[in-house]
Amino acid sequence: MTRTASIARKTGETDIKLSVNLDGDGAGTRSSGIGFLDHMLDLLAKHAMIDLDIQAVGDLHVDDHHTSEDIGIAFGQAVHEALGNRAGIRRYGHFTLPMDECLVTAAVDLGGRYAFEYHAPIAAAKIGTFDSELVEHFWQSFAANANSNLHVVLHHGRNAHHIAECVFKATARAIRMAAESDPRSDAIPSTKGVL
Ligand SMILES: [Mn+2]
Repeated sequence: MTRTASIARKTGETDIKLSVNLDGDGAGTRSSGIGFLDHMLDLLAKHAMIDLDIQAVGDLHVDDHHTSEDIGIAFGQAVHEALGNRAGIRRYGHFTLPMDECLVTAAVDLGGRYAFEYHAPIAAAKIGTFDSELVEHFWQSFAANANSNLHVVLHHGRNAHHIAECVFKATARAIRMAAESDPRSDAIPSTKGVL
């Protein structure tokens, strides 16, 4: 049984083709037109062990907002679809990840109910040409569209690039744990019997 999904999402602002394989190894190419975001998406694929292909064309003449948000939406939709009825997954995942001077904890529940708590402020408004606030916006868009509950906490850290990287890696590792199959159970991981 393969856990894959392909999303094609076209709006007046962006045109995105995205595919995932939850049981991959980080293969694929990420082409968003935004160098910094591609770097983050490469980390995401690698540390989540998700094959991830993204071809995005967006209104970058406006700014990076719509493209970043819509890739988050499409990635969330793809993960949601690839998880199917969510039987046999661990459901919960968490990771505390150090990255140089930064320490971030990410905790995720892929149980089908949306919540988002994000406490990882970046003091600098920009990371190169990338708006720092889009890191949070990407993950909120993911969480909402994956029907997941995601908490991200920055314990400490200063460098804006490091904080963003630490958030992406920690969240990727948490998603990996939550999406992986539980060797002890094929059941849907809820006392309700449905997710
Ligand atoms: Mn927005």
